[in-house]
Amino acid sequence: MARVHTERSGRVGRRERAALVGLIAGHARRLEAERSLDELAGLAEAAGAEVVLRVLQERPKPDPSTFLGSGKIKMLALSCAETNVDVVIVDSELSPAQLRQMEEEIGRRIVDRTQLILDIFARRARTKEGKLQVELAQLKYMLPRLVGSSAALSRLGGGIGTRGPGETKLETDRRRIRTRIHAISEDIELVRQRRAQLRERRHKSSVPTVALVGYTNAGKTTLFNRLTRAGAEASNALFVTLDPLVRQVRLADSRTLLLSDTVGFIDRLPHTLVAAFRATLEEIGDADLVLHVIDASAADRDRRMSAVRQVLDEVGADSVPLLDVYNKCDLLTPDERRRLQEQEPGALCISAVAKDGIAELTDTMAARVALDTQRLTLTFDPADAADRAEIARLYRQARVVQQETRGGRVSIVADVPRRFVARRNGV
Ligand SMILES: Nc1nc2c(ncn2[C@@H]2O[C@H](COP(=O)(O)OP(=O)(O)OP(=O)(O)O)[C@@H](O)[C@H]2O)c(=O)[nH]1
Ligand SMILES: [Mg+2]
Repeated sequence: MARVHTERSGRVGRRERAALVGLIAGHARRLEAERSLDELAGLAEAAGAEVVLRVLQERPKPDPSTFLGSGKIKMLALSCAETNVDVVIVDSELSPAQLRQMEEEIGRRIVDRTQLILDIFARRARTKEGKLQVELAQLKYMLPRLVGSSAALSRLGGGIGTRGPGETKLETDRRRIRTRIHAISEDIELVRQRRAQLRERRHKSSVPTVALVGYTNAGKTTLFNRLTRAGAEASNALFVTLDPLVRQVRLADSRTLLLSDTVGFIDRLPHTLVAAFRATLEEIGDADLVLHVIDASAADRDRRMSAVRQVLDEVGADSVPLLDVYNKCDLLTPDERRRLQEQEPGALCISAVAKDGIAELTDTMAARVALDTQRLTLTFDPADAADRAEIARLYRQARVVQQETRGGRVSIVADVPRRFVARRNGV
């Protein structure tokens, strides 16, 4: 148990040896189960483990007490002993009873999919906000699993203390966790309000915002860096980005928009995480346009796309206009590229790494956020500083069609975003 904590702080060099366990629900589903286990392997690696064993069992439903069937679980226990496995990672969320029973039968630490994802988030969180959100998710996951388990708490970091069995102790633990959950929720609420104020201010300045979303590892941060010339961390690992970033993008006609990069999604993203990351994810629902970054080269592209759409629904961002962007097109064969374009005639095929299709993407974004415009003729007094500032803003945020100076006044015809108009009218 202690190893998890020391590893997290980097004191132990050896990587944990992990066995992955999943179910195949019917023959036709074998490929699906294999892919799901591949993804689990990526997650395990992101959590610092080395995968040494993979076990899939064909079963319509998990066993209510041991997840795998009794024969299979005995075999697994043997293989774990043979291959020196430290931790068994199960590709589902386990019930408290399943967790305990499996631990007993196999004699190794058991971690389920949700816990694994929570662990990665805990490793990646850098900012205070990110850390609070992850801690909240972890505590909410732990609370119902405390029942009668003396070992449960020691799975969790965060200085909650050492364990001792017994109901009284358990009750104290529960109370302490509830108090902590309450305190964190209040802190997060403050963060949420601050974010909402910032968004409101951005709204008022009428700069359109575009949010990058997508499956983890789709290339969101790489694209974000490409479009904003920022230097955010991008890497071939899962859930590299947790904390949202917002930067300015300058369009070809010198207007600007704001682009945000945020946490990636995954199939069966734990609900506790979605709930805890609400403050972060609200940015998406408030955007003028959502760019759905898709790894075009992923074999299970469609499954990932629907997982993303599901999370978008869950965070209330389903009403924001969406633009599908197929990234990593450099990895497609000409045939695959043609097929994609036949399937999705309007699809944008880009490569953030090979800098392919970026100009077209920026034009499309510009056009999409500019759709909501109104043609206006505005006159200004160039001697007035406020008017001069307004002219500059118009050039940044609207598309100027014509400018004339007549009788000491400047008259400008421009396609102006509706938000800009609302602000001028003092709305
Ligand atoms: N071949 C190729 N690789 C790419 C492309 N875009 C990104 N990648 C690679 O994909 C990996 C993931 O990129 P990131 O930008 O970190 O992905 P992300 O979506 O931000 O991932 P998370 O923040 O972890 O959710 C990195 O190794 C990138 O170099 C691309 O257009 N082509
Ligand atoms: Mg990222």
